[in-house]
Amino acid sequence: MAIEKEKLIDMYHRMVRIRRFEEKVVDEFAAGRIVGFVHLYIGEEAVAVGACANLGDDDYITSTHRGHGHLIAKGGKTERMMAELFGKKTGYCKGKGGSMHIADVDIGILGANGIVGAGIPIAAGAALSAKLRGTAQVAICFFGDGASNTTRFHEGINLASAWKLPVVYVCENNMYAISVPQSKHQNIADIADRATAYGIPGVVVDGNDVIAVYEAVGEAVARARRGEGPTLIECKTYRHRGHFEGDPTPYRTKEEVDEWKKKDPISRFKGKLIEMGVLAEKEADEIDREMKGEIDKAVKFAEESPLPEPEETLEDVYA
Ligand SMILES: Cc1ncc(C[n+]2csc(CCOP(=O)(O)OP(=O)(O)O)c2C)c(N)n1
Ligand SMILES: [Mg+2]
Repeated sequence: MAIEKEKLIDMYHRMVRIRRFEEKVVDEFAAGRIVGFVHLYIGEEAVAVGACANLGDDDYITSTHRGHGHLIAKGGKTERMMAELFGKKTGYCKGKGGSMHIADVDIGILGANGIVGAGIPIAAGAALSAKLRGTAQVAICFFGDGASNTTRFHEGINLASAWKLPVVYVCENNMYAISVPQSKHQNIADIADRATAYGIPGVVVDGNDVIAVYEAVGEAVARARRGEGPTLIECKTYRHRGHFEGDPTPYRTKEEVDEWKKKDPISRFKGKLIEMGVLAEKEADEIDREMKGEIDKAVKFAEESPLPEPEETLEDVYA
């Protein structure tokens, strides 16, 4: 099925927005203006954008410690995200959560999460709520190859499949869990094969091809909305930067990184859109300028926002 031009351009916008946001985070983190840990998503943008392009505002996502891309793809506001990273009162968590706790429940973003695999049962819970309320809402759950080895993976997907819950499990296989390559933490090549254990479809997708992700997740979302239960989609991708900002990455070679940079999801998509006659080089430059401008504004907003007051320290804190 042909994808409308507006949709394709919107997807391109979102991918560039994520990239420009995170490139700015690299600089601001290095300058010591961002507090706490940041795990960047650069190189994996096609997964979040391709998947979320199938959702409406009332659908849900659960995210991870590497969450900026998911949040932006689902419609999160870059100003409030940047303010959160700067520890400011105008941030999504009033400056008290940081990168790994950003949520925007009004648009179905149930939260980034510092606990590996924790989004897997949360997505099942959100989907159970949708099912009990009789809505057509779907939950997309993003998680990594490392997370697919946790107990949460088994418990969450098992229950979601037993109860035919409307969830799409999107595994971002970026080939590493911190410094451990997939070949050393699993004895299988394709995580999607694990779907067999739960009696659900398992699909492998080129995670650097946004259209392939969009289509595979689209089928899974339709299946979920029909009440046929979850799907496990494995997107093969790669993070260009270290596990966290500051990670010296002694565990991988420059050749490996360069090989993956050649498969960069944004330049690939841009090339494809130009080839399809949907985008001109000049329009792509314009989108880039627009996104850079938006992110500069987000930084300015963060800089000019106040810090939280000391007496707010224990407000909104649950544990
Ligand atoms: C329950 C739990 N165990 C361990 C950690 C430490 N930890 C943080 S990220 C990570 C690896 C996650 O790898 P993966 O799921 O592949 O995600 P990626 O970082 O590659 O996106 C680990 C073990 C944690 N945060 N939570
Ligand atoms: Mg990983």
